[in-house]
Amino acid sequence: MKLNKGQKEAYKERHDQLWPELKQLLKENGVSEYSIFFDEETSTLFAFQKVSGDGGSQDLANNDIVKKWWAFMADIMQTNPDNSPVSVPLEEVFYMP
Ligand code: RM4
Repeated sequence: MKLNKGQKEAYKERHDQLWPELKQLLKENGVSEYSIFFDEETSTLFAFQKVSGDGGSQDLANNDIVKKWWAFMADIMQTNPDNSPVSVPLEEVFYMP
């Protein structure tokens, strides 16, 4: 994902106060160990999460809580017309259990 320039602190603050209902929804949908890292130089956000179900956090676009959260975050990050974050799924090329 991509953050707008100068918005790291705002992004961090909002996530430090992640809505309990969103946290519950993510966990109910099998998402855990969810981390998001930030690359200052490119303003890129790299998200990692474990998923036990069919999909992850970005597959919950039809949920009202997610739609509300994405609209809430849209002012500080690059988004698609539906407010979903512009994101690129990455291929795992190495894993050591
Ligand atoms: C991110 C993005 C993701 C969401 C997390 C909690 O900024 O909105 O879609 O799962 O926050």
